Amino acid sequence: MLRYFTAGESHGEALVALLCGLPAGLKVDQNFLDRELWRRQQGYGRGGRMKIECDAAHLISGVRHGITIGSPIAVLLENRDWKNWQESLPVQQGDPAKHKPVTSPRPGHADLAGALKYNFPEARYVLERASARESAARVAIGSLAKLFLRELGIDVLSHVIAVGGAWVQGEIAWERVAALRDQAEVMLNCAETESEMGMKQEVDQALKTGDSVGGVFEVIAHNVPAGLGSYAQWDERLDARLAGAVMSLQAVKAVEIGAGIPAAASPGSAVHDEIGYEKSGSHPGFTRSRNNAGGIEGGVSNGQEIRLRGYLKPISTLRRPLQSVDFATREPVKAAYERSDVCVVPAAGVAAEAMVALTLAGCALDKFGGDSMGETLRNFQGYRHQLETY
Ligand code: EPS
Repeated sequence: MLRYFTAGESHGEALVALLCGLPAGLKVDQNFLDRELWRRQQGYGRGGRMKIECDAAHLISGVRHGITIGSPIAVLLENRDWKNWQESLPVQQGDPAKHKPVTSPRPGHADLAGALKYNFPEARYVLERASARESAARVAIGSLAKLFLRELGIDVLSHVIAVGGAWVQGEIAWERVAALRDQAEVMLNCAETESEMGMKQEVDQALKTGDSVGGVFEVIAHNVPAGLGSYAQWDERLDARLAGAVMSLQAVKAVEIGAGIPAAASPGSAVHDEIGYEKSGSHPGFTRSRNNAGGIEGGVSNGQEIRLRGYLKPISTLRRPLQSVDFATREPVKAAYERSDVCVVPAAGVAAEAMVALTLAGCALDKFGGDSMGETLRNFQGYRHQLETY
């Protein structure tokens, strides 16, 4: 069973992630981990914080001589900004005059709900943990899940399909999304140049007006075999597990699988993906006319690409703040503002890749098991043979 946790405050000393259940013998490529962390930091519309941070995965345990050893993997990510916060957010009491209370809650952020829940008089502790900074820790362990999935031939990537009102039209093929992975500079991680320019304008408009802008990313899991997940029990359904994992990311307000949203308004004949069979050729087997199901039917992967979209609300910290209330006086004030991102859709896409990879790796380990990669791969190959000779 694959299990994981993260810890860390946005302006604390470090983020920590713990990943348990990866088989022994998986090669760990440090450069890959750090490149994934770099990808999450990119995107037009990121704020000043990303100029401070330079995320790198410091592996503390569970990896020796470049391979996993089957024991829990602990990863530490330094917060470079910590040096500016040691007096404001010390572990010990410190000097209360130097603490930085967040005196008015931001609409849309966890500030108010969190302060009410934990009985805090202001929102500093709430935003420290609710912050999307935490997603860096998920990307660190998600990249280990990706390395595991690669051994099974599975690849997971994302691209941006909307920022504000600027949308990509039609489906983008896997190859075009894969080409984005190696780009030296990331604008909005969109595969269509013209749409990306439209997206940039949306960000520019938000920058100009002191506003923020959301959007939609799509995660694609390529080459997933049929049979991950199950219809047998509600919490074994792959679509439910993926949707929950992606929805758990900061600012995601909706998750769509395949053509989920338009399907609700379409007749069944226009939605379901007709089944054929290729008797000869290089890839004999079942075929589909299209992929409106997004690669999942009945909570089980069906062998098609898994396509999932995350809908991101605009960042809730606004340079031109909305109306709020002072925690202490209950008088009307503008919501708190320190500094913030204006658009994080590409970064959220990378974090969602991590959540999809962790989920698929968990499902693959549920199905194939194995304490060593040799055992897992033997079981996986046996299953592949079963599919090929079905
Ligand atoms: C965030 C606020 C900003 C973002 C942060 C998420 O941080 P700060 O308050 O330090 O400027 O940059 O995201 C990250 C630090 C990150 O690594 O993605 C928030 O309030 O959610």
